[in-house]
Amino acid sequence: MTDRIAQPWGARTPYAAGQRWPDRVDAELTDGMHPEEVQWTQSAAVLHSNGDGIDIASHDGRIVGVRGRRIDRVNQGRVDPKDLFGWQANNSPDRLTVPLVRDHDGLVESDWDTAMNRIVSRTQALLRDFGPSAIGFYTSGQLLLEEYYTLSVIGHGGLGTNHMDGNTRLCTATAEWALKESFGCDGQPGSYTDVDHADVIALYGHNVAETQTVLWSRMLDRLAGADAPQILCVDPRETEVAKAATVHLAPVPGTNLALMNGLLHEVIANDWVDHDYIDAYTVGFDELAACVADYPPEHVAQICDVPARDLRRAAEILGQAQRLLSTVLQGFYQSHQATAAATQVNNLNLIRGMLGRPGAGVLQMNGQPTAQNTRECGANGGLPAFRNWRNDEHVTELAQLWNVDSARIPHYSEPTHVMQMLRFAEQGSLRMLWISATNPAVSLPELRRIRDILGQHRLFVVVQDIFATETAQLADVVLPAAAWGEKTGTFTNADRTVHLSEKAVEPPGQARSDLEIFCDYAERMDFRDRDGLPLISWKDSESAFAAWQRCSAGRPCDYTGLSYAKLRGGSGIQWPCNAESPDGTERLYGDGEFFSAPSYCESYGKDLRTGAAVEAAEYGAANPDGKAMLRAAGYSAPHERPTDDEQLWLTTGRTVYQFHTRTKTARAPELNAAAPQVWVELSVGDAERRGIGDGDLTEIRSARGSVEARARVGGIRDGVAFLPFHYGYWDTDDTGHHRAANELTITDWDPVSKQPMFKTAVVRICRSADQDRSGR
Ligand SMILES: Nc1nc2c(c(=O)[nH]1)N[C@H]1C(S)=C(S)[C@@H](COP(=O)(O)OP(=O)(O)OC[C@H]3O[C@@H](n4cnc5c(=O)[nH]c(N)nc54)[C@H](O)[C@@H]3O)O[C@H]1N2
Ligand SMILES: Nc1nc2c(c(=O)[nH]1)N[C@H]1C(S)=C(S)[C@@H](COP(=O)(O)OP(=O)(O)OC[C@H]3O[C@@H](n4cnc5c(=O)[nH]c(N)nc54)[C@H](O)[C@@H]3O)O[C@H]1N2
Ligand SMILES: [Mo]
Repeated sequence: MTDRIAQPWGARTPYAAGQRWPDRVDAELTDGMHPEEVQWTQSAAVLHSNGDGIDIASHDGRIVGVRGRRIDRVNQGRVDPKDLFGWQANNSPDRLTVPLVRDHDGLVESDWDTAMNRIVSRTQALLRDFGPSAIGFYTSGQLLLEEYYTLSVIGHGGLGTNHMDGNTRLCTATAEWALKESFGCDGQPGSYTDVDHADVIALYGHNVAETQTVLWSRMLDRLAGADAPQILCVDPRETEVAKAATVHLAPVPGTNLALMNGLLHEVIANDWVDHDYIDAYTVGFDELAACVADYPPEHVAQICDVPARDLRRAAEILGQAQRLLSTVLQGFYQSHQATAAATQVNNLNLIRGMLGRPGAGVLQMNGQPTAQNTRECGANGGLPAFRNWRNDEHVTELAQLWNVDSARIPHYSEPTHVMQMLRFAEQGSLRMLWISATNPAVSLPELRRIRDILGQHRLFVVVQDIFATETAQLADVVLPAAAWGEKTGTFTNADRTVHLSEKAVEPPGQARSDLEIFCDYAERMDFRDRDGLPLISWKDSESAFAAWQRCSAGRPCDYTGLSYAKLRGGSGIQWPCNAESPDGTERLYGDGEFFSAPSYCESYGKDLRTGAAVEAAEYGAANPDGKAMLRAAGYSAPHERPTDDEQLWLTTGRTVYQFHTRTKTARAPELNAAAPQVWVELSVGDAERRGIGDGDLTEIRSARGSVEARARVGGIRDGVAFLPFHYGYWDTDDTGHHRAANELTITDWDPVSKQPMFKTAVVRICRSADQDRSGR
């Protein structure tokens, strides 16, 4: 058996262009267990967005392992190392098992009635004294579709608060917005099977090797087979992707838009464009061409600090591709001018006519396993089923579906993004924040500020989690949730594949599924429709799914052709799935039909530079026939940038062995041991100039705070330092030194998607005086 910590991608199974990716079934079982003596339950992976089909092994009411599903369209049996070992967290003895409430002595054990009644009486008091805008919800990209939809109906249709967002704001808000800008609607155009056909794969700010290991295995297997594709990598670090690339561009952080404009400039200047496609299916080409005309390679080379000849070479590869697959992730989404840069990737595929056929596609990636569902259900920044909050007919549809007055559904502005909610909490207009399945005390920028806001006496904080996280410590009520494997529901990955994940074991103690918790709240609040019937008419996941299907009918994310029965046994079906496409839809837009007609689109878009909303009339005039839109924007420099030689760009991100704030992976011994402590990556030159050797303890300071981390020298371009953001302040040592990357990051966000900027900040780094600190 392969050691999957040493070899995260496992053994190669090469294949050639157009062939089927060979199967390989990975599995992990507790020592001494045999596959025949355990029970297997169908599920899918929850430690990334890839949507790998997995079966859960259980024995005596405990999870004892996992194995890949050979028949799954996404992974064909492969399992990511985090999924191989991460399930052990479910069995951890320190799971939350009873509700906690705050009294004079801090958080104390309680019971469900006490905890829920506290939440309900606070809600009612706030509604009476301030109205619904005193209440906000901050949810996740890791719950189930049924749970988000229930929460969304409670927020939009029950309470009538517009303050509803998810940690998807930190994750894929830019993916969503780049899709809305280009196609008028969320929804991934491409499919993972595009990897099987592409002759060029371009990865923009996407370290797929560490963050979607199964997808990278697919790419590695293409690279090991006949007709291997060329790879373009855009990343300031020398990642595994960069090492495998034909061309690696390592721009200075925050300059992605200039780089993209430079690539578009070359593609257009060399006339590597598909004029027929542009004429038939797009609007805006002349504006795009005019904008990028200002970005010749020499100019861009200066802004991004990459060689002009590499830019030309990259543009040639993109320009001559026959089947171009582009993927985008956090190096763009969390960086400066995020939506503007990500949208240019769509533009590149569009002007080359590379969309909707095998190998020609765009993957504006997701990160979290169920981020797509947060977006679909209207639990972050939108209305359910990609309805346009500015289109009164869409609001009326929802009001009819829920049988409520349309005035009850807030649509006076875009739903509030989390950074704005925090500001409202800071200013005092938001008085209750219900946080589910996210750990903002580690994952939001500028943690000192976050702690101050969440720790305020006047803010009532509810935390619904499976562990007593850093955030839970700041809560007034903590609700113990059931985890993956302990509840049933569906979720959708980055390429629109819907999976069913079934309950394998009971949750520990009194823990309840998030669905049960939300339904319980709705019942205690007694939310009713116009006829006096309960607003939430469902009690279990399958009836919640049926309610969602009705909501999705006729919309782009149409689930009406799906059912638990259809998902059971098989493995993964891509939406839209309805009477016309009963087996699902592999690629969107192959027929040149977009979801962008003015009456149907999810959004009229925003100005890419300022975020100013495009008016309905303006949108209708520019795109009356519902085509794809080529939207352009000029580069401007990030406002915080190094001003002297001592300062460095700080960028942050992930390692293959850890997931986010490590509530799960730190509790899996193999994963924890593989990356137990924070580190900082520095270039050889930057380390030498500071007298820092490999393994030295360093202090990293920004205007917001400081962190201590051991140096890893090499593997990154000059002028840039990289910190993984996984390590919370739990085991901040007794010297009081922090280690969470977000102590350093900046309170700033993209004007269009409102996604926080985790990838650009300025720091100073020096060798720590005391090198012998324990644990570091
Ligand atoms: N192992 C593991 N896998 C995961 C996760 C995890 O925590 N651990 N999380 C999941 C989630 S929720 C997400 S969102 C995804 C994220 O997946 P990725 O986006 O692939 O991961 P990151 O490490 O955040 O960032 C990717 C790369 O962006 C580069 N980068 C930084 N700044 C810039 C810039 O300005 N320009 C460019 N071009 N590149 C830049 C970084 O060097 C980094 O290699 O991973 C998912 N998969
Ligand atoms: N500096 C920096 N910061 C970043 C990023 C970065 O690249 N750099 N990336 C950002 C991105 S892309 C993301 S996605 C966020 C992630 O940030 P978070 O969402 O804060 O990270 P997690 O640790 O995944 O938190 C999920 C929480 O949900 C709990 N949980 C798991 N399953 C369940 C369940 O079924 N029910 C309930 N109720 N709880 C559950 C877990 O125990 C955990 O506490 O971080 C963001 N922050
Ligand atoms: Mo994410």
